[in-house]
Amino acid sequence: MGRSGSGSAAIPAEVDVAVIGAGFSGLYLLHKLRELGFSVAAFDEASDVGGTWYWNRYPGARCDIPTTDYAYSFDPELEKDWTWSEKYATQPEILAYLQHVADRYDLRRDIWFGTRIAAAVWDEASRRWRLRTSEDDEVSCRYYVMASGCLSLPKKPDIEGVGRYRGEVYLTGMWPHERVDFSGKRVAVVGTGSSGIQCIPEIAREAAQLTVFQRTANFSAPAHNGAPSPSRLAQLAADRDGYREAARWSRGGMPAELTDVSGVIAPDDVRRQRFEDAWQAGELFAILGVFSDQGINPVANEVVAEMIREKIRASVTDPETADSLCPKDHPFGTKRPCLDTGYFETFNLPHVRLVDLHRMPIATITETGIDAAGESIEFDAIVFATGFDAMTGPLVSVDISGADGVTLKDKWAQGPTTYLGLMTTGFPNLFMITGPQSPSVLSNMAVSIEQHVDWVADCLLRMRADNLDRIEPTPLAEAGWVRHSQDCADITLHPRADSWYMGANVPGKPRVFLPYIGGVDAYRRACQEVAENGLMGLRLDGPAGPRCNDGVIRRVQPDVAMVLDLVASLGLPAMESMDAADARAFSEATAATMPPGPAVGEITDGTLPGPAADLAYRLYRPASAGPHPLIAYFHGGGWVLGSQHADEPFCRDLCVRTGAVIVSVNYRHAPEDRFPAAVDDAFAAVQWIAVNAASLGCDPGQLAVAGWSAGGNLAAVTCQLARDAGGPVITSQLLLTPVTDGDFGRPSYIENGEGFILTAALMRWFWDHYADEAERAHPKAAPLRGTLTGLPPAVVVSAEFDPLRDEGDAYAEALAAAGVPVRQIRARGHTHTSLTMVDAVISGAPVRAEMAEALSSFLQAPARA
Ligand code: N01
Repeated sequence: MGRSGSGSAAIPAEVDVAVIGAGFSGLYLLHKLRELGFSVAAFDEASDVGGTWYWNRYPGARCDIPTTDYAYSFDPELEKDWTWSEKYATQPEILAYLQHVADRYDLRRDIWFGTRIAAAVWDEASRRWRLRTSEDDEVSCRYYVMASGCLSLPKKPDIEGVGRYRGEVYLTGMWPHERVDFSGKRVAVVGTGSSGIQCIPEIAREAAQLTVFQRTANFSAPAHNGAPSPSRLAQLAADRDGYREAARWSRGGMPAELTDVSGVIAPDDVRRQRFEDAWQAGELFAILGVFSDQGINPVANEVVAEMIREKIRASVTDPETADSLCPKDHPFGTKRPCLDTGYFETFNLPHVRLVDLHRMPIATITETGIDAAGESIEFDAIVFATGFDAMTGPLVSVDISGADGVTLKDKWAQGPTTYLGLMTTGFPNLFMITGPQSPSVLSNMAVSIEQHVDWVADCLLRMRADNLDRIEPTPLAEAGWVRHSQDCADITLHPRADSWYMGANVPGKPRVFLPYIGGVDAYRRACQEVAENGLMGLRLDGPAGPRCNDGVIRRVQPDVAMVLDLVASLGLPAMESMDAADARAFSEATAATMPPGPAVGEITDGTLPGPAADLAYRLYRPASAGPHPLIAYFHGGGWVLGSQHADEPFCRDLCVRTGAVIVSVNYRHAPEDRFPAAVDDAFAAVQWIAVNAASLGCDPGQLAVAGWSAGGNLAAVTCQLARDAGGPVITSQLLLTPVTDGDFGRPSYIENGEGFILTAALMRWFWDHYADEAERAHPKAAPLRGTLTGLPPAVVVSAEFDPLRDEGDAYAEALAAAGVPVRQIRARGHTHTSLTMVDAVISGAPVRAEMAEALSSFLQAPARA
């Protein structure tokens, strides 16, 4: 049976809170909850405190977040009586710090060491968890907190023959307590992640021969370790509280300035300078933040990746070894990058050899060494630095059985589902510290741990005050958070890599991005809002009776939310407060800040005859050989703003995705030319385009009309006019968030009337400029009120947070009811403007892909009579 740190006490039968783990999380939890008057017992398999820093004692083990930041901040007095000796402290120093914390707050008396909690069962009748240790002791608790760490379950080396080897075997994640002496020995290290990269230079110092087996080359930057950063120390001395608060509200958990320099657009000298500065800084967040877009744009990412490869080639003398050490199979940052001290240079030593497993795969481990590609290499010791079953592994390794008898392992068989990474449905009163779908491993863990512990403590305090004793996330809230977390990952390059973030390092583990990548700041805001909104999404119960404010905390796509936040922060005047000329200038200036869109084969300008005057057009031609399908396109802008080139990024994107020639036509604008001038121009343009299709290099049998917003209105009306006039034959129509009616009473006008860029007020302003009240019900202004039979097949896209959502949906439904083939696409989490923000709002790309695919399938279908 395990004993408490004080030495004698047996495991208590009953406590308010049981905490699993005595690392950074468990220690702070124990301290905090005890201070709040809860009875707490903590359990750890280890014989002392430290968590990850207890187990990972391999040579060279250090933190790679500066120690000024990788420390508790909850007690200024604690900060005063601890001084770090290095920028990146060694494992013994960090362990000594955690031991100091345990002593300072007298924590050991409530920690049972050498005690593994093997199973946990929820008992609904008593509303308590029953935990069982591996030695069959039981403890009953109201709340059960897994503070068991994200990287605490070492992965078993999955290599043929591993059990046969007779020499010394070491696992970096379970390193012996006594010193290991490699002097004069032939040593193998398998694995080149952070652990391998830290221990390889140290082992090379002692060993007679060192052979490194590398499966995936890893990006690493020099740590430039030394004294703690004078500038960080100065900032802390000047304003400790301000510094810590800035860390809490930062992207990664360390105060840092975010850049808006794009790796795609910035000139070479700026890119080089930013990279060199980050390289010199020797900090992970610096090298991960050289460019604003390196995490989402492959081109920007490759700029950084190649600069790192240049550094590797410059450090390693043998060109073949250098080439093997250059990572080429994953974007930089999508596997966790490392900070090192002399890692690449180690391969210049005569007794160090790199075995690139892509060129020389391991056949088997033998009794005496490793056989790789026909060569038998003998070793005295093998070090496995092969990583962990990360994030979910430590949680599901305990046999946790929830309210309906399902185990956590079974519930998560297809990947973890959590609410805020803190709780999971079906497992009441179970909390996780830095669980899956929380920032955790992507952040400074010290900051994320404190935030989780504080949140849990506040929650328990509140429940105690409100006479409640049961808490569980609702399925709706959990599904919403899982989706949001996934949305955040999907706009990044991360899903492209076979990383432990994706569960890809453990055979059979579901491929799901595990942590939350929206940022520490965004995450903290979400947790705060949940708390402020009556613990939204959490079902509470107890003597005071049940209560629940159900809901989803984040529904807008993460990159759309960033745009909205940015726009809100600029405090811009409302467009409807301007006159038309100022509004046009403003909208053109905004468009000029947007990425240009993908390259197309050719862009040409021209004019075509209109009813009143010539109309300018811009033509986008694919790079492929023609004849191409042809799309007549009408820009958005409420009939007031815009031009033939206003929607250029969207037109280029449409051109590339559909392989069609896009002819974007300007039309007369209001208020100078009111209804029906724009419609008359649009119809005349489509007639001209149809007649001239062949001379434009297009297939006259594949003509579509398309438009966004007011342009969607013109496209829809044009189809009705063409049908009524008996031509031209239009094979399909694409209506992107179109105006289809002048009715402001639909729910989407009320739900989304403010805060999503196109406001209800602005839409009224557009209508007022365009058409008189009496004209607005005319089918040429409100196509929803026209006859819809016999119209071309339609792709209708509506956006969830658009005032025009419901009229777009109504048009799609009315078309379908009239027998028109319709592909209705509802863009979840999008706004009226976000789908056209090509390369700025990444989450719009899959919607545009679906839209283009649907349009192409209609275009290719035989034309309807
Ligand atoms: O583990 P890893 P780690 N045959 O999974 C290879 C944190 N940490 O312990 O990439 C051959 O990163 C595997 O190859 P591949 C940090 O978050 C922090 O190094 O799967 N090779 C990879 O090279 C880190 O990310 C610090 O192709 C095999 C390596 O083993 C996380 O912990 C220090 C193999 C495993 O790398 C995990 O790091 C240390 C096989 N069968 C760790 N199986 C700090 O500095 C695996 N590999 C704070």
